[in-house]
Amino acid sequence: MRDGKHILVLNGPNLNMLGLREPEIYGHETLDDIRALCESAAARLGFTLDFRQSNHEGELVTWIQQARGQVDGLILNAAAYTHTSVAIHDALRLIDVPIIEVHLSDPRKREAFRHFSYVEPLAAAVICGQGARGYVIALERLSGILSTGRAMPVPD
Ligand code: CA2
Repeated sequence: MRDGKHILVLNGPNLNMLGLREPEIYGHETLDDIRALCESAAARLGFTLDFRQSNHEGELVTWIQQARGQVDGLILNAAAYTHTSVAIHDALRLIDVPIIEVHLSDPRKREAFRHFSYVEPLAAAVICGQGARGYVIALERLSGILSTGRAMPVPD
């Protein structure tokens, strides 16, 4: 383990296309904009950051497995895999660091098939409907959890 806290931010399928379509749902920011927001928040909070995106379920599973013992916290927007992936759920069970689930939109206010999350039972907090700012809120939430050693209550 390195000095300071190291945070992994993982993004699932299609999030590499952010900014190109559906800004009314996901906002105008690109994934690179979100990466920049995260890097600046991480520097402010004293974290180092690894920010990644994949369209492949197995690659996300591998990255979660590789995070074992290497990171202090995980921020995960699993995108559509949130609602489908037992494989990601099982991989998340293997790591024992706080997990913050993030969504740009609020899936609970959208189609019924987005209402269930395989990530949520393993998450210390779920942040949705805040757009790109949700990632910064997630980093701040992790900072609180990692400094007090316990999860904070999550407002809706
Ligand atoms: O709101 C979120 O962050 C989601 O995780 C986004 C996923 C969706 O399947 C989840 O239910 C909620 C979809 C990401 C799709 O990204 C796009 C990017 C550009 C244009 C259209 C979609």
